[in-house]
Amino acid sequence: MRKLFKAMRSVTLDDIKPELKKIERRNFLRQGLSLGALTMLSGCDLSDSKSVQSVLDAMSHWNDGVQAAIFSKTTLAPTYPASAITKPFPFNAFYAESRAPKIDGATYRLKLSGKIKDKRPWSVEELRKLPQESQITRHICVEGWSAIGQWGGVPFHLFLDLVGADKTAKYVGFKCADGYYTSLDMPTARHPQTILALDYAGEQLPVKYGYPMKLRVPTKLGFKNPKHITEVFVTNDYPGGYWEDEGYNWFSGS
Ligand SMILES: Nc1nc2c(c(=O)[nH]1)N[C@H]1C(S)=C(S)[C@@H](COP(=O)(O)O)O[C@H]1N2
Ligand SMILES: [Mo]
Repeated sequence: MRKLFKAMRSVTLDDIKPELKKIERRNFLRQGLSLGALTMLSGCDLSDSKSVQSVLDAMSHWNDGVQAAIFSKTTLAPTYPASAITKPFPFNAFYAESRAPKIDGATYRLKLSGKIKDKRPWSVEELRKLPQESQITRHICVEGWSAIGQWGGVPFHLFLDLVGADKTAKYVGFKCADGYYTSLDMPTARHPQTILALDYAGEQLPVKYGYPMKLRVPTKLGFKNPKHITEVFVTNDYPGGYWEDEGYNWFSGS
């Protein structure tokens, strides 16, 4: 942890003032410190919840402009070997695990709306026929824990292209079966590691982790990874989110 604070202290506002003048506020929101970069910079083990909390506290106090001046938004999140997977992977939601929505996969259809050309709804079976990718990444929750898991599914940029989502639009929003909702900036939605996940650890996504699908976004904090998605929409109107509307930073990632 010391290293992180030192690194942060060594960059003063004076150092980046010329940068700050150049960059508009909107760009601050688009770019930022990637969670991967944060892991490397902090040099501490984020599996320990005390370290996670201090890194998150430090991050929230750290000027967005400093982040924008130093890091690129194209940074990839680190990936891990299977031996690093956290078992059991934690459950988290704004309610207890027993209350997670039980969706019928046979009748389920993913709705599409907004600035998307082909709004035909998708069944789980149809989504499974699309190219699938699997990745082992770290999930970091603002509540002070992190865990490594393996998610598999459709690279989301492929899906967005397939349905003709307007790439020039600002946001991709998500509505969930439990009333949860969140949104991402278009570059993050199209990030190569963002996956419409149908599997966890090589098996169909269990109810607790978001059946029939969650968006896995390893470059963002946990609350920007919606589970039990029922609708995806593309828009230029800021959609906010369940925690974002309570004051959590909307960007929360790289
Ligand atoms: N639909 C839905 N998605 C959600 C949440 C939720 O309450 N409902 N909680 C978020 C938060 S804060 C976290 S940390 C992760 C937890 O995912 P997990 O249960 O797979 O660990 O889901 C995110 N996505
Ligand atoms: Mo979270």
